[in-house]
Amino acid sequence: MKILLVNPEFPDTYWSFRHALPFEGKRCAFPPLGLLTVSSLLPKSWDRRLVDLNVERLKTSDLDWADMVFATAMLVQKESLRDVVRLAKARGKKVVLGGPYVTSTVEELPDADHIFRGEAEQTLPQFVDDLARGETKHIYQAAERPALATTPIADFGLANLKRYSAMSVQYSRGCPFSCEFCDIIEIYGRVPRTKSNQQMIAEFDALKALGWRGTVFIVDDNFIGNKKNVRLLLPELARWQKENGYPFELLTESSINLADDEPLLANMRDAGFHRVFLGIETPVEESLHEAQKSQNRGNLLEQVQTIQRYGIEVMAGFIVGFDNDPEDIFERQIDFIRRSAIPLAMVGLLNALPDTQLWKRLDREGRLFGEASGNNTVCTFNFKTRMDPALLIRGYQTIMRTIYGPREYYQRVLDSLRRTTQSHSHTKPGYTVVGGLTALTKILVRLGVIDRERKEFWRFFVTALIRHRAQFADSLRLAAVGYHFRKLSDAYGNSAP
Ligand code: B12
Ligand code: SF4
Repeated sequence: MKILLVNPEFPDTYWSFRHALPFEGKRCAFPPLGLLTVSSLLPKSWDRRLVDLNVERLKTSDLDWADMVFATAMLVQKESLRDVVRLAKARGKKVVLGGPYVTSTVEELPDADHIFRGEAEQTLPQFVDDLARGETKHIYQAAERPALATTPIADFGLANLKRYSAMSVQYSRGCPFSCEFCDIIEIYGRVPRTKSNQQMIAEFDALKALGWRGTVFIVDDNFIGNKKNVRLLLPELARWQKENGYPFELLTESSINLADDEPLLANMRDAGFHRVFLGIETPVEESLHEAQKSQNRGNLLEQVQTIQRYGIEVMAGFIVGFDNDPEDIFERQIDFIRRSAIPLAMVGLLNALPDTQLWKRLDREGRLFGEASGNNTVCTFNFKTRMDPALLIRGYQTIMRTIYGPREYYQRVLDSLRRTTQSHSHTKPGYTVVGGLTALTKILVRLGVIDRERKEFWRFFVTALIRHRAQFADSLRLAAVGYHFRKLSDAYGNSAP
């Protein structure tokens, strides 16, 4: 059996990092871990190829080679997914779909032969058996959420690692909290399931054996969802990193109550965590209450600072469009982002994802328009907002233009570098003199010569060089990412509501 695994294309969103990737000679930020895991769940004797449309084209020869086409998708990839299904069907191929979009959408799905809803650890082996008996079903619905002990090591070798700027591994699925807008808890559950320490070490070994050096994203919904297990894992990861010369810089997602556990933060620093993405959402108490985000009720600014003190850069998600947002929400978000020194602030407009508590409430209230695009940074809503939508969109655009204005952004980066000076005890993994010099030259040419904001860049460059020499590589990374955000803010931030 020949299986073609296809990851549809992402639109040009903040998360795509598309305008920053060329500086480091990469095509895409992360590989499609879901498909790499699916590949590992298939019989060893089957042939497989991966085509990630974010790094390469889908060739007719690939489709002709395959017996079946397996595709995944998030909501935001649905248009590209439809194209993939159409092309595969036109070549007479059987199409199998799975992933979060397929699992949670309320829209009609593309015309596929087999649909996998939920996690595939149990349903995929069942499908393989059914296929052998000639008795396959159209829909495979996971009866329960599988223990992650059954998740094999992802087939990392299937991806062309050189094309990606980071690798992904997963430690846990699910989150114990109950945020109203969140679909994680609907798709992956409220009881976080974790892998064993041995599984994690084996995945790290596998990536290292493939030659990977650099950033590894632990793609958990909430890395500290199961704190008891995380406390046991971290010393093992720290030991592995030390024994292997710190080949990986770790990045993950967490709830902000991470700041309440300083021993855990110290363990994360020792294990090589350099960045963490937090769901801060809003500094407005009433909106947090509405979103059922009880874990965010402490002093958010102090909590961010606590995490930064451990040498961990804080990235965070922010949302505008809650029913309780006051009129000055936009200034308050800007002020918070400025004072928290969070360079990468992902600000989005509230949208209701299918099956969430928010979706159900808005439906009850008769305010729902239909399924969202999945890209919360384009200026659309899928429900009737309390605030005038034109006002909301204008305010949102003001936030984006302000926080990614070069002076404001570079200042946040410098503030963040100052707060995260506690050094990690190793040099940057994956760094080569040639790679470093090439990236530096591209950045200097693009941001220091061609870009109209070059004066601000040089001011930043010189300050970073003088005051933050030890973190100079990070300064350049952040300058490149800031350019990506500014490009998108220019595009979205000026489009008409
Ligand atoms: C890592 C991650 C990212 C990464 C990279 C994603 C990538 N390259 O694949 C980045 C940071 C780029 C990202 C971005 C976004 N993401 Co994201 N992301 C995740 C995260 C945290 C982990 C994904 C992952 O690797 N999981 C591990 C694998 C093993 O799990 P899995 O994909 O579910 O696969 C299993 C099953 O679903 C199934 N399966 C999957 N595919 C297939 C295919 C077939 C054929 C079969 C049979 C089975 C199958 O088998 C697997 C094993 O059980 C998930 C949350 C989550 N827990 O999954 C959110 C998640 C997928 N992201 C989400 C969203 C909304 C986004 C953004 C739109 C956010 C934004 N507002 O901008 C952007 C859009 C992307 C873009 N570039 O523009 C949503 C999707 C919601 C939806 N219903 O579609 C999720 C669920 C989280 C959330 N609620 O916010 N994301
Ligand atoms: S903390 Fe994050 S993952 Fe957990 S329920 Fe809230 S939004 Fe979802």
